[in-house]
Amino acid sequence: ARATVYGYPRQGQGRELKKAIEGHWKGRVTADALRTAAAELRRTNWRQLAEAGVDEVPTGDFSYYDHVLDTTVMVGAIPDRHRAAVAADPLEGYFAMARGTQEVAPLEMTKWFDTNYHYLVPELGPDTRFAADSGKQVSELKEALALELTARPVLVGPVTYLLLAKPAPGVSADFEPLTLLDRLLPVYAEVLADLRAAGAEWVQLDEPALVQDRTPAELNAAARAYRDLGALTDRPKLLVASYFDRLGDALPVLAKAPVEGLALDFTEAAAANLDALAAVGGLPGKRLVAGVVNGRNIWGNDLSASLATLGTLLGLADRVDVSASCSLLHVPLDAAAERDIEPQILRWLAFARQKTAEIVTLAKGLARGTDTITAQLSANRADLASRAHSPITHDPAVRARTAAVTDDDARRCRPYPERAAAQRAHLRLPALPTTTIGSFPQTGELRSARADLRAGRIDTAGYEERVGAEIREVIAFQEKAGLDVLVHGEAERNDMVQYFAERLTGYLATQHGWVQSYGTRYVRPPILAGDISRPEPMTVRWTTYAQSLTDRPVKGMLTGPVTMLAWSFVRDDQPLADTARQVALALREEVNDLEAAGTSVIQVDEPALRETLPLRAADRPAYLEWATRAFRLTTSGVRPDTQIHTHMCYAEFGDIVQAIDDLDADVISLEAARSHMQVARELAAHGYPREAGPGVYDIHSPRVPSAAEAADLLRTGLKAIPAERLWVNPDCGLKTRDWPETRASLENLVTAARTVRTEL
Ligand code: THG
Ligand code: ZN
Repeated sequence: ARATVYGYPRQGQGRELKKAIEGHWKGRVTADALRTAAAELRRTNWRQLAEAGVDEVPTGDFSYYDHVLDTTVMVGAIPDRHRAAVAADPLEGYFAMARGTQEVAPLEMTKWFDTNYHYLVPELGPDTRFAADSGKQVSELKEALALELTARPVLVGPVTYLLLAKPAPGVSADFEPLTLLDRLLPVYAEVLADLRAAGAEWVQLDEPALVQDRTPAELNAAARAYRDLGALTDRPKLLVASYFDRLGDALPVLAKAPVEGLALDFTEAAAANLDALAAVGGLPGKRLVAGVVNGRNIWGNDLSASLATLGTLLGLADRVDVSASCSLLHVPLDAAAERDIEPQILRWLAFARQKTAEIVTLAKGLARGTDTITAQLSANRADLASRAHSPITHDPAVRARTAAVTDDDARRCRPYPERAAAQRAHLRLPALPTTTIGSFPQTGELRSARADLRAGRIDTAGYEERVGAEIREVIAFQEKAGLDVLVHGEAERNDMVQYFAERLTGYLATQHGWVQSYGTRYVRPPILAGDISRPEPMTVRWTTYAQSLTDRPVKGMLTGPVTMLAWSFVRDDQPLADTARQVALALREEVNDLEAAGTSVIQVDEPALRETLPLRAADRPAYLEWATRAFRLTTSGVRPDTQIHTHMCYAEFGDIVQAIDDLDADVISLEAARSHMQVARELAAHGYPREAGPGVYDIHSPRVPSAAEAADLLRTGLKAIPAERLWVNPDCGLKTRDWPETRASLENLVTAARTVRTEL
């Protein structure tokens, strides 16, 4: 058995890649210096893998920005608007496609399946003509071969590439990119021939799109693709890789295809994939790469359990190799770099380097017998036992509280119409009330104040003075601008998840646990490690301080339980629903404390509710059930006259309108400016009964909307939502905006609301 991985974190231990690329964008790093830095990182990664004992390293998984964009370059599907720039200078043209320029828009970005990685969406149409460009793949393979490593190029497979694409601008929305398959396959054939000529024995084609619900036509396309690629004579051996879930109906298709190997996910999808493999009679004559080490979480593997799975698989394929379930791109690089996590807890964790060691151990145990890995097995048993019996993972007080939760706890004590009347009487807001989503610009001064505090250059009192001063300014501006429901602006918060994670027991923060979100942007997801409790109020102090400065209502601002889970690493030793319930109970205490401190409007943000929707439709109802319940558990402990708001960022609400309704929030704000209030129409079509604020100011652009424009959007909104239930707000938080455009835009927003009020 061989040890292998499909991909490795790209950034380097000190995020050297981010620094080199952003330095290049600012003109401080030449293209040559950037290329050298990138090649150095690739070599470091391969050496790290080889020294750990990985038998076959991946190549081509490296990217300056995104591997789907790299695939777009590889197949020559450059959008027309970028062709000249790419022809003039491939590297600058590449970054133009990724980021746009003054003149041309970038490719759209969206989530890579249900991960927090974002890829650039290919734009295709009936006129797309593909052309092979194997340069990047071939040169990275040669780099690895020059280090005398066994290397396997990894490509996005043709079916997944087409299924991830969308119709190019100007192309009819019902154009199906998959109809281009016959034109795309010869390009893949050419790349495969080039890779063989460069010395590849195997090539991996990633087809994660096949773990989603697929129509018979799509499955036929996959069958055709691998029949045709398999029939090529001048090609390396083909390993078709699936990950993120079970293969389902696609498994028999790939098992029958004339390819030499399949890679399957044996983490969460283990049972389903095992059954399906047995049902097709295994993979006689084929190589099976078994993804038994979870590539998306940060937990140490249960080596004995994995060995048992691998043992079963030995009877089902010609040859079984060991890997992570997916690319290690989705986990941080090295747990050993963490200095603030207790050594005992650190032993529970496995980032990319530790996962690699697990894979190597498992391959060795599988090939040479478990007696060759007894030391690793006994250390692993001890670590698993320490985690299972730790007071951190089992806090009896938290267990007792969650066990005592009743259905009534997750239900507001009065139906919406009664609450609405009580809130109207209590808040006395005008028609079309104006508000913002919560955050105001995070100025350089605020960020440097936080850095000063961390570095000990200022003390807590000095830091808090700066936060207080910012809050005074934010409140004064909102009063002057004439907003109706104010916010404190979140000056004290770095990240909307990190801030709460740092204040909840059972949550771990990392110092270096960076994971790529998109391009050069990274996040450091905190770790839901144990039972969650709230030692003391987290937001009451700054919220009440802001309220003390004004007579208008100041909205309390919290991150909801579903988003806390979605943007963290979650526990793998209990159902997500249980973790969500614990987080919800801790947040409920905060909501109740805010109310007790005099806060009449409390917003609980759930921007990730749509993001975490399971890949397969069959799994969605159960998810939406626990997710909406966790939100209601958070928000249902308040009086009828306390108004609960929520906020969501992304525009595709169609498939979760019912879930939005089930949240039973009194007011929801949504992104809508770019789609001209499309969400307002969707909510109305669903019969959404409560208040809503479809955004009238697109905060993703520095552009200041005029009052007339905002008023027009409001009038459009009024066609879908009656005036008694329509709010006026921007699309999203203002954290990433600068003050000048924020000021001007919000003043125009208030003017628009006042104008439209006179027309009612
Ligand atoms: N917070 C958390 N997770 C998230 C988001 C968030 N996941 C989804 C989405 N938002 C991702 N979007 C971004 C936007 C900006 C950045 C990263 C992800 C970003 N990162 C800084 C960088 O790489 O330079 C580092 C930020 C830091 O210092 O913490 O700009 O909002 N939890
Ligand atoms: Zn938002």
